[in-house]
Amino acid sequence: MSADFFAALDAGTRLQLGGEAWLLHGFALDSIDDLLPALKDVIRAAPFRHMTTPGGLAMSVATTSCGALGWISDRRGYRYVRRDPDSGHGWPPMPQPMLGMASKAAAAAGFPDFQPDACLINRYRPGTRLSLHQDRDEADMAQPIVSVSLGLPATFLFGGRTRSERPVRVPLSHGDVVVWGGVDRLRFHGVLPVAPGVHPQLGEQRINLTFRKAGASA
Ligand code: MD3
Ligand code: FE
Repeated sequence: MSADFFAALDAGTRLQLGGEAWLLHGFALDSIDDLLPALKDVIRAAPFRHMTTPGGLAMSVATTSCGALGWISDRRGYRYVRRDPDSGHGWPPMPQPMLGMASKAAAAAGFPDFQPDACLINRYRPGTRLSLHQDRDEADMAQPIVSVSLGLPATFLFGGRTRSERPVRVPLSHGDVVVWGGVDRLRFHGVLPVAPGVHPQLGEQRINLTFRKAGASA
């Protein structure tokens, strides 16, 4: 599957990546004029930072969060917490345009009851990559994860249930939404180094939002 093939897709195209994984091409574009200002407010309240891995290295991806829970990493490990360690306060609440768009995307992919309590926000400058990993720190594995790509394009690596399976490369562009759950929830995945470029709205960066149900159900 080439980038040209994807570029030829219309906004609204739904591509099935796995048994319960969908790429909703351009799904976030309908609400982009509400999403971007809301995101900007979140980032002002909780600025991006380069978390430290348990091994003591600064991550090249910069992160922040909104919602009841936020994702952090330090020398003790990574986990979801209620308080932003930088501000000492709770994370900014999840803005309604972000929550509404994520819920609609989940429903469109067959998950009508998605109730995210965390949105992890990743910033990639050109050259930044994310190595293959699984997302398994969330309490409720029955809930999907919804991912929204903004700004510069990237190549997403959609792997298997073991690290050794060769990943499929999926080009993701501004406004694309990926929903994965069920049988695909624990697939290995990553992002190739982001190519240099300038996005008309977001400049020299790719921002990825991942909406998660991180805490146990009430
Ligand atoms: C489809 N973020 O924060 S999100 C992460 O683009 C993370 O920032 C990446 O992985 C990013 O943990 C990727 C899109 C995604 C992630 C995992 C998947 C799509 C997936 C797993 C299986 C299928
Ligand atoms: Fe991940």
